[in-house]
Amino acid sequence: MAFDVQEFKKEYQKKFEELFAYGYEAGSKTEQYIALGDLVRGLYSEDWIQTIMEYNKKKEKQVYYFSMEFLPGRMLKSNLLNMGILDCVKQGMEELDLDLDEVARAEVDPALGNGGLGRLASCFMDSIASTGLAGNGNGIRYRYGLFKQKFINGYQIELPENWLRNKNVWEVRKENKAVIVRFGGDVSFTQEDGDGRLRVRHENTRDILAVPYDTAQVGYNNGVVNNLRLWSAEIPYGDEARFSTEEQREEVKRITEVLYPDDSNYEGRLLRVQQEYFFSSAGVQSIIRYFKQLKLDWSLFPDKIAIHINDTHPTLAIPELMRILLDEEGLTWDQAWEITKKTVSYTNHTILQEAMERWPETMIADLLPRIYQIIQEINLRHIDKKTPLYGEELSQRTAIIANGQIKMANLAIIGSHSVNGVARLHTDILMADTLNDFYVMYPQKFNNKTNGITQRRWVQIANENLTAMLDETIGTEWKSNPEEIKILKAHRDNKNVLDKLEQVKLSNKKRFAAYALQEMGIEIDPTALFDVQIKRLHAYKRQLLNVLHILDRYLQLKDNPNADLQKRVFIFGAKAAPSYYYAKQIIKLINSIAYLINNDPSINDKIKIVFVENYGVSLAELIIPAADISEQISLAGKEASGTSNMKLMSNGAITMATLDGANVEIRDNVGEDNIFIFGLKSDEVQEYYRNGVYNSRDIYDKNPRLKRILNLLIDGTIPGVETEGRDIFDSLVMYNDEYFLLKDFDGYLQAQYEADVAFSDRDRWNRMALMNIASSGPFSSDYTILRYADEIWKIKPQS
Ligand code: BZD
Repeated sequence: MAFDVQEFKKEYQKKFEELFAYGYEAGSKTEQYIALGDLVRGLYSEDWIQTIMEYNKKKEKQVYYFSMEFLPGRMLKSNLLNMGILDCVKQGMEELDLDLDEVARAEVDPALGNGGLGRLASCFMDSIASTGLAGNGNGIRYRYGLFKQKFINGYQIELPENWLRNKNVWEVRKENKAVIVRFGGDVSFTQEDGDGRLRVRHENTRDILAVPYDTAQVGYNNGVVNNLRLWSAEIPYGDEARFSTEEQREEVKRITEVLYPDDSNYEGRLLRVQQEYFFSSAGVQSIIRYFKQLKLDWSLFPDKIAIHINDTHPTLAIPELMRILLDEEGLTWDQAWEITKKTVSYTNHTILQEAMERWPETMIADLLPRIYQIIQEINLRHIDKKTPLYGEELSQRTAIIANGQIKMANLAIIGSHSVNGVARLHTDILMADTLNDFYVMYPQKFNNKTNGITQRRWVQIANENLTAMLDETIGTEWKSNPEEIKILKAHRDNKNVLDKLEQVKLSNKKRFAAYALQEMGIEIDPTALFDVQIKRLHAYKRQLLNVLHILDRYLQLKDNPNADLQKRVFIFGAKAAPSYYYAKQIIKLINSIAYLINNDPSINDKIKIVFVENYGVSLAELIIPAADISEQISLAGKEASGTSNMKLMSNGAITMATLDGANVEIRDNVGEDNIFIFGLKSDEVQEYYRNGVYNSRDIYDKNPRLKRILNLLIDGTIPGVETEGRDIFDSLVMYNDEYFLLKDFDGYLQAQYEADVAFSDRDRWNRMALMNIASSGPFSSDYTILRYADEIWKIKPQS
């Protein structure tokens, strides 16, 4: 984008005065930010319009990425970067005596997602635009994002997150694109004169207006500006009389009021299914409206439209598309079903049974009577068709409706043409185990798409020092072609480069140390090893295993204050679902241990623990560049992929990992010498589950080192965790340690010991870091997205 510094300064001053009617110098940071954001939106608006017009004119096939969650992070710098004006604006701001970073921090980070799944959706939106694909996002504009986490006395407290408290400069309300979503009502059939077809009458419905708010998704230096559409629930215009009581009005607003804070856990709540239908229906309706403008035969629908559903949350898009094609457009069942299957594709993100969505049949029947009929019909036809081929038993196991429940994964698989897992191992487990019944029926539907991340945000924006160092060492090609970062490998033995890398890391660690001091009052040594575990708190992710290792070091230092141990800072960031009691107990435990150890003078700063409050995208951008070790220690087979593993690797952290999710592919890429692997393999875990011979009590009894650590949980050493310590101890020792922490403990300690040794050899460590950075290219979400486009959506990048 052509733009010079002087011009920018003039425009910025003008914009500020226009908005606030005084000079920018007197403005607050928020006002300074709003003026800049507004200006930037104006700069891409022409490309935005142009992009949409092009797609329409060329009747280009478009993909619609349906996701209940998006976690975009702050958008100012990422838009500037992608527009190619980041440096220019930074300089201009400086000349105006403003600091771009400070101004950028005034943007509220929209937390419209829980974790990996939501962040993946946002990396994908960036990559779809940046690779020049015609793609749209479809989701919910929650009034309140994921709760704000506070620690009070070490306990997690959840506060509401009103992310819209200031003006959201990026969104555009599109009232003219609003649609009606209908709930409840009575369904009847009438025989129409003439053609003899049955017509569906759906009356007495509760109608909700879905109003879209659009946000531009700016591609990287390519002029493409795609659209992310988030829907908000409102009372239909002119229908105010029907919503006369406060209660009725509240009920409407409630639909898009708040994001469910549950991750990898399922709660069968009415409001949740309302949300799911609300945005799925609104999305499908606006697609239909677009398609009808093209004036093409319905059979061409799948040639123009791909609908991708991010996990099962948007699965109701399948019966909704069927409903519209049948009831409103008059297609036959077979025509509608062919179109629907060819249009929809589905990504699975978990094998955890407790996370699988199942809705009570009665709930769907009451809330969505017509949709319920269609699901019943899909199910009947499925069973009828498959029983002669696969027999009664297998067919029944794949039924959508069973025992009064509707299984959303089954509907998603049957109603789509593609089912993918998010890492090689995960997809293998789906095919061989979790979804094996379906794999037997539809082998051609199954495929793998290993997750990826956008290095634009996670390196270029989060780690400016590394970016500058890479540009200087290998040129800038890696920015538009991430694989090219591999040429950094040629510098693996270049002492000068290794030293520079160390300096980059050190400066990022200092930046984090300043944050820890200022925000938490914890002083940390930037030369210590920074050991990072940042992800949702969940038993299977095994933050507790990390804790056991910390306690082992603590005991070593208590026994011998001069023990030869690498100085370490353990950094945690994690939110627990508000209803997940055990996860919250673990948070309390970690905070209590942090308090104990951080304030124990005999430890002499050899261990520091920093548990950051309110972990999210913005904090990730601060922590990841400062990490030396990336903890990816889930029980093998449980973490579908992981994506923080990729972000940390791209920033030169060394992975400490089990062979789970994408860790396996990370090892294959960096090589065994540049990663620390330990623990049970996925098939070994499976075998234990099958044969039932695991006995954690036995390990406790026979391993004195581990026994001593576990006893710390119940002997009063850690103040303030009487209940938590006991419950956690019991889960590990008395209730047989569901996630095999005790089994993996020795291997973990050994790997951690090796990491200490490696870290003390600075050249060796820096070389490992370099090899990680140089091997991270294949994990760019640009490649992931190009594979989705080529193999699933059948769309091509625009030239
Ligand atoms: O999806 C995560 C997986 O646990 C990760 O292994 C994987 O890398 C990412 C991206 O594929 N799953 C989630 O983040 N799941 C949720 O956030 C979620 C949210 C609501 C309901 C159920 C799950």
